[in-house]
Amino acid sequence: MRCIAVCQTELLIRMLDEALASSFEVVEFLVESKPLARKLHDAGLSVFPGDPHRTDTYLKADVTPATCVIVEDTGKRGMRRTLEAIRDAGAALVYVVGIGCGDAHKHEEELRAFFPEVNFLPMGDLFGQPLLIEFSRSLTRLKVQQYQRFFSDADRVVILLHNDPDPDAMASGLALRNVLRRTKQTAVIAAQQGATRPENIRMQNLLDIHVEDITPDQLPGFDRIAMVDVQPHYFGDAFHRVDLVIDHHPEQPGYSAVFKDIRSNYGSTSTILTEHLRAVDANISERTATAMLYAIKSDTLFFNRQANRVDLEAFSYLYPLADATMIRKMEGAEITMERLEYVLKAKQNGRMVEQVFCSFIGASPREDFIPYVADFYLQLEDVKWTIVAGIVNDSLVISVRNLGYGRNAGEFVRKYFADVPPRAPDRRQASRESVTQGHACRSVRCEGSRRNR
Ligand SMILES: [Mn+2]
Repeated sequence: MRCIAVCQTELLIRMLDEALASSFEVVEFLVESKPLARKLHDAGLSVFPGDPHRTDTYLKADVTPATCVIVEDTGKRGMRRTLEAIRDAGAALVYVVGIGCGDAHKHEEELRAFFPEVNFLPMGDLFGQPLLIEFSRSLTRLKVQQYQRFFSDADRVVILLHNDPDPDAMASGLALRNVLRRTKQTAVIAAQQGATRPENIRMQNLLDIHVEDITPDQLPGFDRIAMVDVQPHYFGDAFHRVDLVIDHHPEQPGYSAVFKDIRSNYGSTSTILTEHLRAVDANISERTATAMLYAIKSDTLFFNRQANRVDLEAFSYLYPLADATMIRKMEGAEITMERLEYVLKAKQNGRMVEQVFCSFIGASPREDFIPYVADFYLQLEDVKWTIVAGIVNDSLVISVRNLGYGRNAGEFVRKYFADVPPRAPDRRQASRESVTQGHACRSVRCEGSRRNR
């Protein structure tokens, strides 16, 4: 394909020549100033001088509807005549690159009114994104190098996860260990309460991830304490100061951390850690990449909830490094005989009124049966809301899910259960606000642990 660029600025000409040479068979520049044309010609560029306002300039240059024509918008009045001449010569693929002279926006609007078929590309948009990505990568690199140094002289490091660690917590543990260039002997991944959900246990087994059980009195035995996918407030009053916190949940007050990286607009902690690993050019093993990919997929419910460009970017970076078959195996763990039992119980005891499915499943040995059942019935045709309750130990647990983009289920729970007093800190459980398939939902323990994870 041929490209003709109508430009008067040397810098832009040289930049376009660099950028387009590999994608177009021919890149030629129409330059008004003869001295500039000569200079660029001597530098080896394909340049011809001509009057950009005349149709025959383009006819001579053999412009066809299939020629890509790029026009530099210098903000001057002549632009309209230039674009008319190009249109009259039969060009159909016309791009105007605005270099932001004067009132660029107003100028662009005026041109758009006359030439609706022309594409406008402001320079700031073209260059801004890659520049910002570079800058933020450098900032991340700085931060990572700082905490790497701070952890480097420690004998024993603990990476603490929340209770009943989910894929994101475990993957983040592996990833941080990788960033810190440590082994499982020198950086222990630990939780006060191990995984109980079948899919989490399956992930642990398939990827051979060791999450050590730890009690609060063992913590002083470590030289450095890091937390991933969780912040110290979660553990009640146990921590006032930690060394490193990396999390994607909203930032909580009441603790101090030597280093922290909290990005609540990210879909997963693994996304943040992918950026950390990339920033320092770390090698990512297949196992770690698989865990992280699975984590991003499950925390964002495969990009249905709170996922953004960075999550997609991390996903596509990890994908070629990971074992996709392994991920399919881990996902298969979701349906178990035990869970089906509670699905059946819910059907026997449940009622469907209009688009709401409501059920009480009675005593349940584990909390995850309740949100699982709620998610299950949300898949039914015509069901828009599910409210499922059950009793776990001595707590009533209610899980509310709804389809739709608002956080309606969360609001429903806040409205009807916000007055339930919080539980004593020592009984605080892993609490979770989760959103299925882009839909808000929230499970509440009625006597009150705040469900805010
Ligand atoms: Mn997470």
